Parts: sequence; structure tokens; C-alpha cells
Amino acid sequence: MDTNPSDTPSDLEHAPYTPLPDNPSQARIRRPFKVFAAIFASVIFLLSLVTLIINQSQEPLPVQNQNRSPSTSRPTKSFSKPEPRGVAQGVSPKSNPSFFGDKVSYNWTNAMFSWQRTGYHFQPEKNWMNDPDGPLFYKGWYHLFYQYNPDSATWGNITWGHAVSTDLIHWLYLPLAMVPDHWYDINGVWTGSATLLPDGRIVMLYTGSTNESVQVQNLAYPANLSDPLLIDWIKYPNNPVIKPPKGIEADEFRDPTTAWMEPNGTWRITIGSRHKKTIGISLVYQTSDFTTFKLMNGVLHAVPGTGMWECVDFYPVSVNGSTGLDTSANGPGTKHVLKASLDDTKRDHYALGVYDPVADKWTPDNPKEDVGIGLQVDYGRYYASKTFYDQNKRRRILWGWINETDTETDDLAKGWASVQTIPRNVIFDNKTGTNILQWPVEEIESLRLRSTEFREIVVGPGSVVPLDIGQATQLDIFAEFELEITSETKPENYGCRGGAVDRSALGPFGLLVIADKTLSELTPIFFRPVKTIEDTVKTYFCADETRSTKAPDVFKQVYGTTVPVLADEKFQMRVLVDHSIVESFGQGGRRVITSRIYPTEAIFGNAKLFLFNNATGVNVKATLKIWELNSAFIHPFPFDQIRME
Ligand code: DQQ
Repeated sequence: MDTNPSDTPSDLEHAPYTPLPDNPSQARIRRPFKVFAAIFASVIFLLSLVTLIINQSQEPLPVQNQNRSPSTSRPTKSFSKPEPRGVAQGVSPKSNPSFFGDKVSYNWTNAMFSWQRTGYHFQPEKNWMNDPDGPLFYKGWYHLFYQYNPDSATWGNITWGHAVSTDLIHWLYLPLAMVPDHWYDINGVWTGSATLLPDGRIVMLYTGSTNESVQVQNLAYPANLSDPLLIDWIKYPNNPVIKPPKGIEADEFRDPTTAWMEPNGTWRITIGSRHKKTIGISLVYQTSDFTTFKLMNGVLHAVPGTGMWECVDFYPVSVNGSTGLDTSANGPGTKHVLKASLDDTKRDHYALGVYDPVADKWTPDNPKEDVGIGLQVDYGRYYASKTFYDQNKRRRILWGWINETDTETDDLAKGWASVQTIPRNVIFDNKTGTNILQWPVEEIESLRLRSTEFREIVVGPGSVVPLDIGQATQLDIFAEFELEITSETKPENYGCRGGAVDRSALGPFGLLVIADKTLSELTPIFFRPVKTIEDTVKTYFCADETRSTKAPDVFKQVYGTTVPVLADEKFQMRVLVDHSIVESFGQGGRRVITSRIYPTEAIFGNAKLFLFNNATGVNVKATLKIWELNSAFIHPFPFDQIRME
């Protein structure tokens, strides 16, 4: 055994060390063939996506996990609409049609479905949710609005759901804030943002999809500013306040940002669009009263090849400080983050840069890492994110939509779809100077129950170590890893793509979350340092969903990217596990990966946590602190009790 007996907790002393199993079907395949197989699978997958998008009348190619077990498969209901929802209505795909058309679906049980519901992430009581909208803090309450279908677990009939919280963790559902009831939003009250005006008023700008499916921008405001719950909303009688300008397609003009004030006292907003089919752009409008808007010359920014920009977010970060900045802040010591949700790829990309308020232009610090071609906000299942400035705690909070990766058929069967991430605090990373840091809001610590610590557990090459922590379905895990190199390393060409079974000299190593004791289902969250030909080490931070479930009708992927690990730093990850959601923060939140997983065996008491090291040339020394997390209180607002008081 490779553990250090003096430091190892007693529950690990006699733990069996099992090599991390390879994917059974690929266990003895040699590398060149594996590489070829990976490329072939990727090509097939890309082709199937193209087929899905271009020719929606054709049945999509089955691309993954075709080894369906007769014992776990059953005929399913017919699936009449194989195209993803949203595309025909002029937005990105909103849910996954069945991979197998109307042939088979996994034989899910009610217990499996109910286990997938999260314990402390925000989700409605039932039905469909997508983008976060208009988050704000007002009179002691955090408000979250969200794209919501009150009638079904699929995208459609989009209204604004509404919930409030005093701590961003426990939530109370309120009545719907806005429903599609005017010609200018009858096809959907789509995404929008809030602006708090200095005189205390609140302005909500949102996209309406009109009776002719034209995307227009509308104004709404609270009916009663003395109501801290902001229950009633009035739509401005002269809506829409902005129509698509000349040269912009009627269905490529949406999702107004929070407004920021210029030094001359006028306000600006930006709205995402597309130019000449391929150039992602963000238009700038000026206003003084939020009822009349003037389109400014040029664009805030444009990036060729990135396609339609949805849900643009634009905000300042402080270069030296650890607090957040109001959206109108600018000047020395400030950088601006520009984020776009790419309609073509369903990924949220951002870049850091400098904003010139006179020219209404933003310029990236590094053109090679521009919006849409460089960093992602989150490298996993994540989209349509939005920040707001929390004046209560002087911080910038980021929300993001976690979509499902099962099928629409399964979403309908379980009665709900989608979750919001844990709100994340966003600051500039002044150690690297090249990225933001995202970190779960401190209030999540109020959910912490029992904690367990493990110190300097040595995990040898090809080993798996169980971590006996009791319940492993709601966790807040801090893990640090140090390496002891046991053999000479040469430059290698690896990344995340091969997943946790692809062994290289220095990695992969990390955690196996939501794994059953036989490791028949597991989700590795891992680092893979790789020696480069320049004799430096480049580190990848990855999440491998490919063996997270035996169900064949779930989309499973290996996510990840490189992460900066500075000379004086250990490898560090924080992982929030919440049933079917795993949010993983690498190196203090320099890179984040959100996973959706739908295990069939590793559920309830069978869900365990393990350490693993599948590197060939290192011993890994791991130190961990793990908290079990309580469930959050997320319920309808108790109006009846309040009236009784
Ligand atoms: N979701 C909204 C649109 C937005 C898209 C529609 C992004 O406003 O562009 O539900 O997911």
C-alpha cells in the first residue's frame, strides 16, 4: 500500500486499492488506435450535430453509449419532434431530443428521477427553467427572475418566474412576475436585466418576442417600490422601446444588459446580435429616460466567426481590489469583462479588456483570447449567465443556467428541467492578470454540517482510495494535491479529451464523485499536468462524465481546459456535489466546470467519494476537507402565515 500509515485516518487503513478500471470496451486498445477512435468518435459526433442542426427532419445519428442492456431498456413513448426546442423560434437549442428518436429510453425509476433533484441549488418546484433574469438586491431581499414555462418541463410559453432570498441560498417562490400578454411579448417574455437608478427606481429591460416573432426590447418597472418583494410589475404602455435597427435581422436582437452611467450622466446598454451571419456583435444604445433610446455609431465589440451573441454581460472588475464594482464604475484600476453566450455552440465566453466610454468601444487585453475564441465562463454544462452588483455586500454575483443533458422525454417524465448554479462571487485574478476568479458565495457555508479531514494521503500510480465520509450526495469538498515524481518524464501530448482512463506520466489524478462502490458509475474531476516540449508543465483541469451513468440516452462528455498553476501553488480544487449537479472550481476558481450526471446505481446511500491517481509516473499526496451540506429551504412564499400575523 502507498498510504502513509501515520497520517492516514483509520477508515482508510485497510481500504482496498484498486486500479481505476479502464472503459471495459477499450481496456486493451493501444494508444494509436485509441487516438484514432477518439478522433473518429469526435467526427461522428460533430457530423451528428451538424445533421441535427442542418437537416432537422432527419433522425440524428446515435453517437454514444450504444451498448444498451436489454435488462435496462424498454420501448419508450414516441418522440415526434426530434429537433431541439428553441431553434425554430430564433434562439439556441433549449433541450435535447432523444438520441435514439423514438426507439428506446432508459428504464428510469421514480427513485432515480427523484434523486436527481438537487438539495441546495435553486430550481422551481416543477416545469422548465432557463436563463437567470434581472437579478438585484432591494430592501433586504435578493431577487432572482428566470425564464420559466409554467405549463411544461420543456421550453415554451416563456414567462418570468420570480423568487426572493435574504442570503442567496434559501429561496421563496413568488407569483410569476411577467407573462406573455401583449403583442410585443406574446411569443415570450425573454431575457432581460435590471438597473437600479440613483433615485431608487428600478428599471427592467427585457426582450419580447412579438406576435410576428420579432425581437424587440421592452421596459417594465415595479408597481409599488415600497414593496420589498416587488411582486407586481407594470409593462410600459408604449412598449416596445427599441425595435431591431436597419441591417439587423428581426430574430437576432435580444437580451439587453444592465445599464451603466457615463460621466456625462447618460446611460448606455448593450444588446447582442450578429452581422453577416458569422460576426458576433454587441450594439450600444444611449438613453436618459429608458423610454427613448439612440443607437450609437459602431459596436461595443465584434468578433468574426463567433455567430449570434445572446445574453451579453458587460461589467467592470477592480484590478487590485477584492470587492465588486458597480456597473457604472470605470477609470484607473478597472478592467471590463465582456461576456457573450454563443448561440452556435451554447457556450459562455468572456474576455478581459478596457472600455472607452467616449468611443463606446471595448478592446480586449489579448486579441488572441477575444470573446468567443478564448476563455469560457464555465467549461461544462452552463449557459446564458448574468451578473449583478450586490450593493449590500459590495460584490459582483454571477448566476448561470445549468441545462439538462438527458432527453426531453425524460424531462417530461420527471416533470422538471434545469437548475441555476450556486451564485458565484466574481473578482479579477490579480495573480495571473489574465482571468476572473469565480467562487461560491460565502453564504453557502451556512449549509455545512459534519466535516471530515484527510491529511497527506499518498495515492500510488493506478490506485483508487475510498474516502469514508458517510452521505456523499451533498458535499463541499476542498482538495489539494502534491506530486512526487517517481520516473523520468518526457514531453507528452495529452489533454482532457481522453478522460480519466487515458494514462500519462503526471496525470490524471483527483476525485471520483457520485461513484458506487464497484465503480460501475463514477465521475472523475481531475488534474492532468503535462510536460511540454519547452520543458514546462501545462496543467489541464477536467471533468469526465463518460461513465457517470449506465443510461444510454444521456449525453456524456469530457469537459475541461488548461488552468494556470503558479510556481508556489499546489493543485487545488473545490467541488460542490449536489445530486445530479457537480460544480468544480480549479485553482481558486480560475477555471470552472459544471457537470450534469444521472447515475442509476450510485444514488442515495450508494453514492460514494474516492481519490484516484491514474498517472503512471507520480505518487499523489492528497489533503482534503469535506463538509456534508444541508439542503436549502426553497419553498413558496408563506403569504398565508404572514397575513395571519
Ligand atoms: N434564452 C431566452 C433568450 C436568450 C436565450 C429565451 C438564451 O432571450 O437569447 O428563453 O438561452
